[in-house]
Parts: sequence; structure tokens; C-alpha cells
Amino acid sequence: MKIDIVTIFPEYLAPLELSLIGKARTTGVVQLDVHDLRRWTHDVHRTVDDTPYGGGPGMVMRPEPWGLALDELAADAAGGAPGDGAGQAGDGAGSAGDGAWSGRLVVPSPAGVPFTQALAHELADESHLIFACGRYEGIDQRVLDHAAARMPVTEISLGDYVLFGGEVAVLVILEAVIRLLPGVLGNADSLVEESHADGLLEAPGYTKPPTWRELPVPEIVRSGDHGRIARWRRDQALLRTAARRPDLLAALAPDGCGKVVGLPREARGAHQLLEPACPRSQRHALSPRKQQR
Ligand code: JBE
Repeated sequence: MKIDIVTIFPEYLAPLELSLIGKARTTGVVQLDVHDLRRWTHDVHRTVDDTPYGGGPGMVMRPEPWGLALDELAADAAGGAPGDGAGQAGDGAGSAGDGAWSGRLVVPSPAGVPFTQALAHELADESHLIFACGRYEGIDQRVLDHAAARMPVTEISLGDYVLFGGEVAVLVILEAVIRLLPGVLGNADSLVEESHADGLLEAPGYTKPPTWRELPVPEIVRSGDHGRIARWRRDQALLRTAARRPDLLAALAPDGCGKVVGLPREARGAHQLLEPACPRSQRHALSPRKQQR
């Protein structure tokens, strides 16, 4: 997978050299390049922002450097000439970038669609991702509109809060995406078992010693009975999800409801709790706060 990141703070992306992402780069699973947006500025002050039309606080990122950056990065990968060849100098009103572009543009933004594991899988299927990190009050909308006529563009939000810019969001998105690529995780089973793989949160985990600060590991997970352990983990996943993320339970597919109804006797509390959670009309019946954590 080819990944290009455009930012005015390339140093912010330094963690992408570490750990398993760094390894994915050296082994060639991903070819990742971080670009300084100012490379595509041509004025003496290398300006990337300006005051917003219509007034209001803050600054908006100017379209010209972004347009030139995408001309080069998107058209480059398509194997064609960068953009339409129009403009290293200024790109004032020019319409650079005619012809198809390759890749998918991802723009982190608090106004984007929520980032989920499903979206991480979708991005992991792409051969070329280009990330545009906005700062200030965001990027001039015409950059996204112009690109959207040539390639898929997705504005993605990590959550309902505001960051200074998109750089940290790119770190998060890439960590979620790169670990899904073949050859990055040693044990592909961990992708199957983890939180969100089946729409539920994952059960708690334990390791040695069997007792630590007077806290024992639950007897079931030490029993060696894999059938019981699997059922216990499923029960714990349901209890946790009900307590912490009732929205996930409500979104479970109908066959997910069937699994819930099939809970064993020791999880009857979860059964009572969860069975009504599936029909949306009865969602009020869910009362996770009465349950443990
Ligand atoms: O979530 N995000 O992707 C953001 C990007 C930029 C600013 N705030 C955000 N929440």
C-alpha cells in the first residue's frame, strides 16, 4: 500500500517510524511518505492560510498549495503527467489536474463521518491513500470538491471533539489500517477475537501470576475447559458492551440477537438485560447502569 501524508508539521508524524508501523515500512508492506505542504507554496512567506470569506474567527487553508500537492501525489501515482501540467507558478485561477487521479483522499475533520473498524477495513483495501492534514479552521472546501471529481474523498472524524489539526487523527487512522494489512500482525487470529470484530467489546484478559495483590484470575479462564471459556468470554463481552456501549448492542444484526438469547444460565443477568436490547422499539428496556461495569 502506498501512503502519502501532507501536513505543515511533518515532525508530528515521526511516530510512524516506530514499532510495527516502522517495521511495515522497512519490510515494504507500506510505502509511506510524509510531505511538507509548504513545498507547494511559491510566495516568499510560504503562506498556507488566509482569512475566511464571510468573516468569523481563525484562518482557512488556501487552496493553491493543496491543489498542487494533490496534482503531484494523485496524478503521479496514476502514472501520468502531474496534473495538467499547468502550474508550478502560482496556480492562481487555473484548473490543474484534469484527467483521472489515483488513490483515495482522506481528510480528518470533526465534520467527517465517524471512524470505525469497518471504515479501517475499507481503507485497508485501497492501494493508495493520500491524507490531507488541515490546521486552523480547515481547508478551503474547493480543494475537496475539485479532488472529489477525480478520486474518492472521505472526510473522517475520530470523535465529537475538536483537535488542533488532522495529524494526530492520521496517526490513529493509520495505526488501525496498517495493522489490518497482510503480514503486519504475527497472529491473524488476534484480528478475529479483538474488540469490534463482531460488534462487541472484547472480554477482559489475564496472565500469570494466578493471584496478584490478593486478586485471583477468574477460575473459569484457568479451567482449561475451552468450551466454558469461550462462553464466559462471550458473556463478559455482552455485559461490558451493555454497560459501556449500549449503542453497539442496539446495532447488532438480528442474528446477533439470537446469540444473545442463547446465553448460558450463569449469564442470566445478561440475558435479561440484553434480550430486549435488539428490537429498536424496546431499546428503553436496556438498563446497563444496573449492571456491573
Ligand atoms: O477527529 N478528527 O479527525 C479531527 C480532525 C481535526 C480536528 N478535530 C478533529 N476531531
